[in-house]
Amino acid sequence: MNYNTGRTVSPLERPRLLAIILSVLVLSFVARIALPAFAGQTNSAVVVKMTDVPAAFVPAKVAIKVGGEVDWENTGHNMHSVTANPPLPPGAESFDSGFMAPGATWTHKFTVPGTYHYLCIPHANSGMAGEVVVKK
Ligand SMILES: [Cu+2]
Repeated sequence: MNYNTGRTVSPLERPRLLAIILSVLVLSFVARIALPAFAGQTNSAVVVKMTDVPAAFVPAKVAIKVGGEVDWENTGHNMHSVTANPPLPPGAESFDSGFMAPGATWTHKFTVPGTYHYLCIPHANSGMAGEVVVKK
């Protein structure tokens, strides 16, 4: 007689179990990365890429919370800049990255709420401009 009543995982079920465990791990990983993006445009830190063709800030408009930072990354092969284009919100400090070489990153922290317009000096004539909305 067979008294083995304890449930064992059959060799056929094992890959399925592994697949379930793996998908749970993958999903929790994806959720952790994707959820801040779904939480809205107001993040404590956002990344803006600077591209050559077209000469642009991508995305051109971002929103952050006061005290948050924006990281600009020059992903192109040309020089770009992040230069405040006044008028600025009252009490806000001006900012200028200077010329950023390809691959360079520049960060600015925004401590005064309001709307900031900025441009890229080498490509201002091509309309390379952006906007940062800093919310309370
Ligand atoms: Cu530029």
